Amino acid sequence: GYDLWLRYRALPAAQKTALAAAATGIAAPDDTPTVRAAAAELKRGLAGMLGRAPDAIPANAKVRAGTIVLARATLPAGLADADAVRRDLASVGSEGYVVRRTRQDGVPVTLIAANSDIGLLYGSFAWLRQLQLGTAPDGIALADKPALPLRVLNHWDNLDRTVERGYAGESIWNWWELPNIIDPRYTDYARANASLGINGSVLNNVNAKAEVLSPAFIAKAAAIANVLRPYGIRVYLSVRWSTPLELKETKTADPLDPAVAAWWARKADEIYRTIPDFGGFLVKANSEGQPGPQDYGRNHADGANMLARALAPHKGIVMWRAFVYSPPAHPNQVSDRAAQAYDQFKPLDGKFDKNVLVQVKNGAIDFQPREPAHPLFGAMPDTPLVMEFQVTKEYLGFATHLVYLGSLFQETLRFDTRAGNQPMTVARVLEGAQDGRVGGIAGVANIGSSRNWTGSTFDQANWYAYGRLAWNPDLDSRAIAREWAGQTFAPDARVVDPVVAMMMRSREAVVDYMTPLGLHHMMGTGHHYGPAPWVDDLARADWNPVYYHRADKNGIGFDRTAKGSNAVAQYAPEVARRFADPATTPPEFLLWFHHLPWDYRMPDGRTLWTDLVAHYDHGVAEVAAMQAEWQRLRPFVDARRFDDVAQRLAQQQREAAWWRDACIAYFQHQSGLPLPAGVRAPA
Ligand code: GCW
Repeated sequence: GYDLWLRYRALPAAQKTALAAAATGIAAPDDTPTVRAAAAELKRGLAGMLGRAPDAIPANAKVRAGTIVLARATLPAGLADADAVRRDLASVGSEGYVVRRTRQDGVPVTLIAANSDIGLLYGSFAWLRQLQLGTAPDGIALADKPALPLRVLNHWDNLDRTVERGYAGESIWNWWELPNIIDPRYTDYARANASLGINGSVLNNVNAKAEVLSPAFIAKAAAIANVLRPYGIRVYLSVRWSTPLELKETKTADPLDPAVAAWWARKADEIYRTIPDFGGFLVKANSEGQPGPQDYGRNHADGANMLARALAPHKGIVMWRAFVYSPPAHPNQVSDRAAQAYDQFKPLDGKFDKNVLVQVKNGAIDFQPREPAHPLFGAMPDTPLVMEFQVTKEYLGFATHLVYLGSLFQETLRFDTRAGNQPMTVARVLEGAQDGRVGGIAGVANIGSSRNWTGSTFDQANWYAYGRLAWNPDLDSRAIAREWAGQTFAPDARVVDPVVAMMMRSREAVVDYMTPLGLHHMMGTGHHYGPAPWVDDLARADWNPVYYHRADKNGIGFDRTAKGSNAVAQYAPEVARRFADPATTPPEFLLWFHHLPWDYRMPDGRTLWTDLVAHYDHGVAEVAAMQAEWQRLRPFVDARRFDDVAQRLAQQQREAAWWRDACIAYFQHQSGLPLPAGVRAPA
């Protein structure tokens, strides 16, 4: 599993012959580390697929038939359709690429052209992807560019190499040995990310330690940056608000204190001396015990802008997280947590400096198996927003359960916020369609030092899908699954079809056996793994599952309408109207927005209680179906990966039943209703 989707396995004989004729040599400007990385990847990929790497064609030599020509900005003389290529190049921007079969000096060549070095690397990876999927070289014609300028991974990696919510072993960053010992794995990490177009990496946990800004750690980060740089990946750091105070270099961390601002400006200068292309800071402030500007009576904009001014002279940015929930005045008088980020950030719209982006978590509660899109999307027209997805599966069965997140990401990106009473998906908001403020996308990484990087084979697909959607949020999650399966296993319909079928049903399955019909936050305290809908004794009321499902003998669900917390009013009027009425609320969000009696009639005529039980049952049945599908793949998958996946699916089967049985038993205890006779799975 180490090779991820960059396996470059030998092609079948007929395809090999066609590719051999189309890959006789590489003509590339040998002048920058990025172009050299592109040429090296082409050689590696072709050596794997063909059994022989193409030679390098020296700069002034004549191209021969089958040359792969890498052209940056200026096209080579003698190119057959130079005008068409120029037109394409004009539309792919500074990171895009054009790939096509054409002729140079009368002989057939493959042209990979771009306006920049990184475009050449991305184009090379795109071409290799098509080849791995079995596309004939003659049939490949690509012109593409990323939709968002900021496509980053957030590592929640601690400086002691533990990883918060990480299920794939220790951190890949070997902080002990850096900066002088460089694990070759860092280069493979960069290759995998560049193959998707990921262009930023926040190296450390948002629950940050002051030490990360000490000279020793800056040097370690610089060593990583040196490896990632040729692959177009900038390094960022998560910073702790109180750093200067904790290092005893200032007397306060008040953002309006000039000594504090001066400290951060000096720190930024120091960082940029060693990492000239440093990306900037990610900040979790005044959230879950992390210090922040509110400790000094200042708001989030005061804090973010102070840091932004330290970074601005170096063109650095601040990604300021909106994942906040206010401490309650009294433990039992909490307001709806789902509404708190909006309440704090909406009034600050337009108050942030230009180089601040507000990073909004996918889901106003917390990365649940399903949440409606966060109401801040569409509500902050004067602030660029970053979508924060969780690629690691904190609430979705860790690396044990097979859950393909492409479907989850797609659902959120396509959520129509109706901002301005017009179609305005979350993806369009990120792209700046609302008011020209272009944001970005961040994924909490699922990467660790485990041999297969992500703890399980299928979790590699979540890294892959995140990266592909970061490049183009409109891609179809099923098409992405097909790409991944073709490269990871084999581009053979007998493999791809069943693998993709498993992936595509997996997200709905986990929703069904964990938190169907809009239920949320019912996971065990702390670890967030198994079921615990009964927990009611935690320090804060809004940490307790009972606070969210509110099940008793009369009904179940969280009322977020005007009769309840009225969080629904945070959505644009059209969306708010739809969610305010149970009859027009999509069933998958029903209990997110409504508290309903157990005998509430669902659209299919069954009672809510019967339907709820049926969903739990269906989730378990879906895992059984996934297991059966996998068994049929035995002849096509190597024994090692086959057995590993099979064991995980068997465990998922047991745990899906555990979730169902625990939740139904608990809710039955609350409702006092008999188990519905002969419940059938929902259609
Ligand atoms: O989902 C919760 C996690 C915490 C995490 C926090 C956050 C990094 O349980 O582990 O802390 O969110 O996103 O800040």
